[in-house]
Formats: sequence, structure tokens, C-alpha cells
Amino acid sequence: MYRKVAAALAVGLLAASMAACGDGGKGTDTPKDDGKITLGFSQVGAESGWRTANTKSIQESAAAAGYELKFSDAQGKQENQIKALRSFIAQKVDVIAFSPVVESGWDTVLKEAKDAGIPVILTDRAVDSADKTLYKTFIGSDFVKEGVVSGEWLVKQYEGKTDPVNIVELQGTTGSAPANDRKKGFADAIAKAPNLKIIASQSGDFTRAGGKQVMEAFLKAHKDIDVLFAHNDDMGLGALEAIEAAGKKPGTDITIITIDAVKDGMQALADGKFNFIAECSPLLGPQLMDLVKKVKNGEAVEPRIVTNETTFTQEQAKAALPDRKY
Ligand code: GZL
Repeated sequence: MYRKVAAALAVGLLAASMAACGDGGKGTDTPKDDGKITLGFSQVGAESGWRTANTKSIQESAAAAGYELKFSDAQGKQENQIKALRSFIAQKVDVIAFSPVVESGWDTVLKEAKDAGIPVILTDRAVDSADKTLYKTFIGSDFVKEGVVSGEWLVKQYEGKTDPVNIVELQGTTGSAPANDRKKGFADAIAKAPNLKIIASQSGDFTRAGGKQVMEAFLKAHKDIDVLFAHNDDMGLGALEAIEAAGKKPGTDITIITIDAVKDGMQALADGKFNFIAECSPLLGPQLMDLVKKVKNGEAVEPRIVTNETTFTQEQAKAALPDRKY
């Protein structure tokens, strides 16, 4: 009889001690897998108004979707993005999404993610990997088209004229998909008008400071600039300061075309300091969260999702500004 009671007591004590060990004896439950989707997101940095709006869209959409977001800001460095992706793999997140700061150099880390069974979504910018199985989809703008519509608008402004038109170009981050593609699209579009010539082209790294610095150099080297094509609003806004400091009227003495259509750019357009903007929407968050759920559940998704965008003239900017979300 006593043996049975002693055995029952021993089992009870053993069970209690195991429970205590399981939660470190703090008496709290060990965290269960609550089925919450964990998304690892590596962002380029905070180089422009567009990027700030993009980050806000992703963070707000992840919260609204109830996902756990592990967010990393790479401060514009590819090595930081690769480190972040490796950290997400080590943490066994459900899905990885990122905006690759440059097009090349991703195959190794993307293969590590694939081998770990973690699906990857490209957002905003593309990679040049030949192996398309390294990511599930790429959601972002058609940057070539943004360059084409910018060039086509300019060709139209000078239709019927034959005098030489001198263009300077502020390129985005060297090696990035938007810089490569916008440059190509614009050049292809203006090729139709041989009098339109790009006389100088240099990277301002998508920042206002970069745009101002490079535009100052352009103005020192060239007395006869007719047009500025800037790959984003922020470099155009920086260039405005250099143009005005040189005693020239932006939007009149120098025609200015930019891309993005963030609020500050649209204000410059409405004020007559810019002449044309091709929109590039940063509000990818809601669509991204839908895609995250689909790839987590193993559902098929379109390999390429192009965001809807438009263009703005000065009059259209005045009308659109009051409702601008970013
Ligand atoms: C485009 C995005 C670019 C923006 C810039 O989708 O990658 O990077 O045009 C931003 O403003 O810095």
C-alpha cells in the first residue's frame, strides 16, 4: 500500500519538476507557436521621401495584417542586406521580402534562403539572378516605362524644333534597377529627336544632397543647360537649390523632369519649379502582405506584379496635391 502511495508521489513530483524546467521554473507558459506569420524585411535605407513612404506602407500594412515584422534598414549597403537576410534565415522566419539596393550579387544568399525552405519576395527593385526559382515574385514599378514616358513628354515639348537641346541627367544609385532602367527608357525615348542630347550624366544616389552637389558641378561645367532629367524627386529638389543659387529660374530657364511624385516633388511641380513627374508608387505594403500570406500557404503567385502609376503636369499636380497620400 505504502509502495503505491510513494510511487504516485514520485510520479507527481517528477511531472511537477519537468513542468518547472520546461518554463525555467518561472511558472509562466512556454510560448506556443501562435500561428502568427513572421516576415523578415530588409529595406534599402532612408535615402529619399519615397523610401520613407515605402517603409511606412510596409510597417503599417504588416501591423494591420497581424504579422510579426522583423525590419532591417541597410543604410544603403548591400552587405548589410545580405547580413539581414542571413539573420532572417537563422531565425527561421516564414517569409523574407526585400528591396535589393543593387541588381547584382544576390544568388548565394537567395540560394541559402531557398535551401532553408523560406520563400522570398522581391519588392520595389529587381535582381539580375538568372535563376528565377530563387524568389517567388517581384512586385514593383516598370522603371524602363518611367524613363520612356519622361523622354516622350520631353520630345513632345520640342516637337517641330531643330535647335540643339542640352540635357543633364541625375542618375539614381549606381547599379540599382531604377537607375539602370530609367536611364535606358529615357535614352530610348529621346533617340527619336536627334537634337535632344544628354551632355552630362552622373549619379546623385537618389538623395537631395547628391542632387545638389552634382547639379552644382554640371552648372559650373556647362553654361547652356536646357533640361534636367532627375531619376527621382529628391535629387531634383536638391538640384533646385543649385539652379537658384546660380541665378537661374528652375522650370523656366531649365526644364525639370523627375520621377516618384512624392508630396515635396508635387509641390515643386505645382509651383512651376518642376515641369513633369512620372509617378512611382511606394505604397506596396497592402499588396505585399497579401503575397506574403499566399507564398506562406504555398499558393501560386504571379511571377511579376507591376504597380499602377500615372504621370503629372503642373496643372495635374495642383489638382492632385490635396489628396496626396505620400
Ligand atoms: C523606385 C525606388 C527609388 C525611388 C527613389 O522604386 O527604388 O529609390 O525612385 C528611392 O526615390 O530612393
